[in-house]
Amino acid sequence: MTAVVLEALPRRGTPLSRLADEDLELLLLIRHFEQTLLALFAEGLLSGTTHTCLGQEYVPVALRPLLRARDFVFSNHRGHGHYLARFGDPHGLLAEIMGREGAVCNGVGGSQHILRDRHTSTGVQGESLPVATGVALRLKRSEPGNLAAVYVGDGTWGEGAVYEALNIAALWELPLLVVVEHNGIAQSTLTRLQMAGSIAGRASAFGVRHVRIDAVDVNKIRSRLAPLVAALRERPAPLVVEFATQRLGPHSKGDDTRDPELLAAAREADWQPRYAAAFPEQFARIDKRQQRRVETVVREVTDRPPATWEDACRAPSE
Ligand SMILES: Cc1ncc(C[n+]2csc(CCOP(=O)(O)OP(=O)(O)O)c2C)c(N)n1
Ligand SMILES: [Mg+2]
Repeated sequence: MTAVVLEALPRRGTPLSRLADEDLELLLLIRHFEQTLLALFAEGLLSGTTHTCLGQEYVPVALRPLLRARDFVFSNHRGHGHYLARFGDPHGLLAEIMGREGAVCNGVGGSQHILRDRHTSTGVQGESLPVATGVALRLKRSEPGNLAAVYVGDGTWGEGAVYEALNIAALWELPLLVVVEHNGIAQSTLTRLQMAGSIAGRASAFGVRHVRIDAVDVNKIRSRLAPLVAALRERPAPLVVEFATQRLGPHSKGDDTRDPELLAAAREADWQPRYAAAFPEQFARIDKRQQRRVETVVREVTDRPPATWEDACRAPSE
């Protein structure tokens, strides 16, 4: 059992490289933002639901400079890190989640349903892949060089729409980047209990290129993916990038049924304590700064009046 579970965890033990301050700032912004969300829920200050990407922050941070403003990004229910990596806007996102003035979608979308420029998210598993495939077709025809990127979890490979999308994207050679955050679990079901074969095998059935990343080092991940993403822009064809990652927190809030040994394994694979040990001065400096930043955001957003419904969710700019 342990071997299969560990199959979905990033490789440990490899030394981490030093990150640019800017990348560490973003990693720690996401971490503090989401830890704070869980605390606010526990205090009864938030309603609805939320899904944190604690432990997975490095995925959108690594992809950040590889994606362009004119690319379309389709995020999912676990999308705060995707949004913050793209826009660096904790005020707008927290206001959206709290339904306060300045909210990205006037508080109508909440944690899971964001629309801003060419970035959108949905809580409906698998929904975005066919939509992104259609968008990728449009991009190929009228905006060559731009791509559609979709974030999906491992559990979402249980949705039939994923395969219809892969089929067409491969057949029509579309600029579609599928980013799989394989954390080994879907809500409370371990992936090994519901997935036959592998994501690599499924991609290969459609002749789709697949790359697996089992590192947490943002620099290494970027240098591995940069040429692949550049090639995808130049010679469109779908690419599946599967990250072996781990979910540190509950599925949403307080609903974690995993065995303590699984949680311990996930914590051990976490980039954060490893990075803090490797670069203590830089980590402490930036960690404190982002912690304070999030405290300020919470104070400022909490003091705002409720969002109003007058302006509809901002439509994507052309
Ligand atoms: C069509 C659909 N079915 C069920 C759900 C309920 N649901 C939300 S997230 C989730 C698990 C998703 O697992 P995975 O794709 O592995 O992503 P993770 O939560 O691990 O990031 C489920 C079953 C949903 N949102 N949409
Ligand atoms: Mg999962």
